[in-house]
Amino acid sequence: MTDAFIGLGSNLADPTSQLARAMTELATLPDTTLVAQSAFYSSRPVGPQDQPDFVNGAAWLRTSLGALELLDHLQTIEHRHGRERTQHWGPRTLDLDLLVFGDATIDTERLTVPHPELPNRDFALQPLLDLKADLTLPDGQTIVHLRQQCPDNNLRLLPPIPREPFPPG
Ligand code: A4P
Ligand code: MG
Repeated sequence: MTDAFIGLGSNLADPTSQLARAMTELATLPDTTLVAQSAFYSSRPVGPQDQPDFVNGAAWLRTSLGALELLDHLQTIEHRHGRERTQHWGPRTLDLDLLVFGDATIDTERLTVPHPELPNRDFALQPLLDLKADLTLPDGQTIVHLRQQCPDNNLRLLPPIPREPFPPG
């Protein structure tokens, strides 16, 4: 079994409920359990500034899926949320990034793990800290240290939201 950490982000079509639904969908992936979900945060967009603020969070999964199988599932969930790939770092209904996959270091065309932008993103690092304060990357860097070094994206904690039933509605 592998401990995998997923970053969730949305800035379109009711972002908070996009993330809440996605958490429920992650919890029902095959051969996978949702160990914990972080609080949600709002954050200023990284990349193009002419887009709404994001809502971000993270999920801790324990899975026997391989990294690419998990990525396939993440992309299926993104599609289900009406995700369209238009502008790089542009607005999106749901973005699911594989931030950390156990102690794996992966650098292929489809998948780079740990996520290369992680050290620059407080909206990914802070939810990881919420989930596992002693998390370290395969190269030995601690998430605590990365969070201290990270640029500020005006991260604001959002009020807790209840888990939604699955299927929604
Ligand atoms: N891919 C490679 N590695 C990974 C990984 N570790 N996890 C590939 C997920 N996907 C990975 O992703 C393009 C391709 O990356 C995928 O097909 C997959 O094979 P994408 O999400 O479709 O494309 P993108 O958004 O144009 O690029 P990218 O680099 O994935 O963007 P990010 O890093 O996802 O960033 N600002 C705030 N405040 N909050 C945010 O959540 N998110 C982004 C998007 C920009 N600004 C943001 C936020
Ligand atoms: Mg992405």
